[in-house]
Amino acid sequence: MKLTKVASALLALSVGVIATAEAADDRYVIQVDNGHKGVVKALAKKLGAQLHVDGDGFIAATFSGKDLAQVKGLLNNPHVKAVEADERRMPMSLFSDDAGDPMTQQVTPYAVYQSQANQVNFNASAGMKVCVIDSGLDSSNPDFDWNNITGDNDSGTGNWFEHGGPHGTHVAGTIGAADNNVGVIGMAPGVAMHIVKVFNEAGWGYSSDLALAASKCSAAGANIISMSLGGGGANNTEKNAFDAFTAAGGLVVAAAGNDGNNVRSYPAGYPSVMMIGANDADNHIADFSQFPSCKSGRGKRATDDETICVEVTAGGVDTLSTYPAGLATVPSLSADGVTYASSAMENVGSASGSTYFMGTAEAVDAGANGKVCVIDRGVISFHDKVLNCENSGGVGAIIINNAAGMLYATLGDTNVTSIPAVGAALEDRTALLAASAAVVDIVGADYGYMSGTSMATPAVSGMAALVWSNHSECTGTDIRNAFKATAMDAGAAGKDDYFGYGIVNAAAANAYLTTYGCSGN
Ligand SMILES: [Ca+2]
Ligand SMILES: [Ca+2]
Ligand SMILES: [Ca+2]
Repeated sequence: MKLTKVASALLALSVGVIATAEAADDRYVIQVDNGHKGVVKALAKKLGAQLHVDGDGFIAATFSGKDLAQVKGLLNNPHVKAVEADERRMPMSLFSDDAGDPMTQQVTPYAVYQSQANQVNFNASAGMKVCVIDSGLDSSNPDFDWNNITGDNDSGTGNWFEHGGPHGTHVAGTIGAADNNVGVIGMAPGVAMHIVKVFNEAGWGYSSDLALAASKCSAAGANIISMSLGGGGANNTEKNAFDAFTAAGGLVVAAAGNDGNNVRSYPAGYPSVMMIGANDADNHIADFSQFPSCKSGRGKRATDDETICVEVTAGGVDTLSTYPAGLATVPSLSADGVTYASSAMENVGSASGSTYFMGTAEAVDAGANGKVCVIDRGVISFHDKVLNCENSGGVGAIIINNAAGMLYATLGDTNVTSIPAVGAALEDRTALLAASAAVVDIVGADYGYMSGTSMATPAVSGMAALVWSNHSECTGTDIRNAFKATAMDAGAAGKDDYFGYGIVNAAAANAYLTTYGCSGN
C-alpha cells in the first residue's frame, strides 16, 4: 500500500515568524474619522500608496518599501487616528495538533480532538486488546506501555519488536501510545496490543499471511484487528478468517487504500471488515482516500451494500505519531538569522556556511565548495542536484519549489549523498537567494508525520477500543454500528462514497451506547 511520508515541517513553521518593523507586504491599516476619509485617501494616493480597503473608520493601503515609522511620519495629519501594520490572516485548520516538541512534551494529535476521543475515558480494566497486523512495533520508542504489548512473527519477517520500516510503529502509536509526559497520545492510551509482523522493508505480504495472522490475533485474545494495508482481489481463505473473527464477536478494521480512485481494496472490501477512509484536519476528504461504490451487482439487480465500501473516516493526513527512535526527521532552515519553513528531504546532519546559488544544479560547480547550495527545482532529479552540490564540496543543500508551497520530496531509495538536504517553499525563494549565509539542520526524532488511510484506520480501531472499554457487554458489530449511527456527516450531504456515514465521533458513539444499549434500540 502506498505510503505518503510527509516531512515534519510543522515544527519549523511554528517558529517561522519573521519579526520586523516593516509590515508583511508593506501594507498598513489607517484609522480615520469618517468625515475626513476622503482627505486622507487623497493624501495616501499622493504619497504613492495603493488603496485596498475603504472601511467604516479605516482604510488599508500599501506603501511600497516603507516601514511603519515612515508611514506614520508621512501620514502626520490631524484626521489620521492611528496607523498599524495590516497583518496577514490565513485560513486555519479546524483542528490542529498541540503546539510543542513531542521529544520533550506530550502532544495530542489533531484527530483526537476532531473525533472527540479526548472526551471519553479509556477503561484499562475492560480487557480490550487490539491486534495490529503490520510491519512490527519497534521497541526503541519510549511512548508505549510495553508490559501490555505482545507479538508474533511471521516466518521471514524477523522479530515483531524490531521494525520492518516505520509504518507499523506509527500505526501502533495512533492506537495506543501512552498517556504520559512525552510523545503523542493514542486513541486508547496504553491499551493492550498484540503485534503481528507480516511486512518488512520489502513491504509485501500475502492473503494467506493475513489469514494466519487473524488466527494469531484470536489466539492472543484480541477483540479488535487493525490492518493498515490492503490490495486488489478477494480471497476466500482470507475472507473466511475475518468472517470468523467477526462472528465470534470481534471487530476488524482495514484501510480503504491510497490510490484516490474507486477501486475496492481487500481485506477492507469484505462485508465482515469495516472499511476506513481518511479525512484531513479541515473535515475534507484526503485526495488519496479510495471511494469504491456501495453498489453490488449490475443493472436492475444492483443493490446497495454498505459493508463493501467506506463506512466511516478519521483523521489521516499529516498524522503525528511514534517512529522507531531517531528514524523520523525534523528539519530546520535559517538564512541570515531568519527561520524559514522547510521539509526534511534526506540525510541527518547540520551544515552552515555562506550560500551559493547553483541554479538548477545540473553540473558540478567549484563555486559551491564549502558552501550551502541554494538550488531551484526542475530539469534533473532532486538526488542528482544534491549529489552535484556535494561533489562540488557543498556542505548542505536547499532545494526551492518551482510551484506554490512547500517542496516535499525525498532523494529516493538509491540515495548516495550524505549532506543534509531540505526542501523550501517557492514563496521564500527571493529571501533565500538574497541571503548571504544559511544553516541547514536535520535531526532524528522519535515522532513524525505520515499520511494515508493507514493512519485513519488505527484511529478508528483505537477509538473502537476506547468506546468498547466503556461498553464491554457489546459486540464488535455493535461498536461498528454505533460509529456509523453517530458519525459526523462531511462532504456531500448524507451518506456518500467518500466518507461513508462520516467522521467517527467517539464521544457521540459512547453516549449513543449508554442511551440506547448495544443494539441501538
Ligand atoms: Ca505519550
Ligand atoms: Ca467492508
Ligand atoms: Ca456525507
